Amino acid sequence: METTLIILKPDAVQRGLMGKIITRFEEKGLKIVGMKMMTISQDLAGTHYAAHKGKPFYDGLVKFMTSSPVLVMAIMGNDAITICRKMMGATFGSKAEPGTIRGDFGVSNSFNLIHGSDSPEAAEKEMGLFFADGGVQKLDRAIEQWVYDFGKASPE
Ligand code: IDP
Ligand code: MG
Repeated sequence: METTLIILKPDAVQRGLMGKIITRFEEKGLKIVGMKMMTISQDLAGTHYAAHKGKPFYDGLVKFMTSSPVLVMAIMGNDAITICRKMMGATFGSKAEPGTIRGDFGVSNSFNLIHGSDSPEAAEKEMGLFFADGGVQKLDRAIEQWVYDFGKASPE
């Protein structure tokens, strides 16, 4: 089971889309094991987006991400990182396929509603950054037996 870091960006919070986006992950069967609202500091935004430093959109990205509160989630499931990235859609709202979060709710290329870790290494690093003070729950769901097939060596 993987745990991935999802951020509903300032535009998602301001536009009142938190509930709709959370519902997509819940209905998919993924397990939300951590959730909190926070305002991202300049330092945290810089660390989180360090790989983009120097790119033309970097300053605008940091300004955007620190401009208003965000909702941060830890989401768990088999292959959760890839599943969440697929559900998010392509980076640019203008290009993202209908049916994806970015494709259904946005048209902007920079205000694209959601962040999701893009690899196991990124997920581990980002979980450490955003849930450093704990807050990830051990959640046993009664419905788990109907979400995964537990008749195999590992849940399928
Ligand atoms: P991702 O969020 O789909 O992983 P990245 O390429 O890692 O996309 O870029 C991080 C974030 O930077 C994007 O989600 C978007 O908000 C912003 N961004 C990326 N490329 C551009 C661009 O060309 N113009 C404006 N903003 C961009
Ligand atoms: Mg990325």
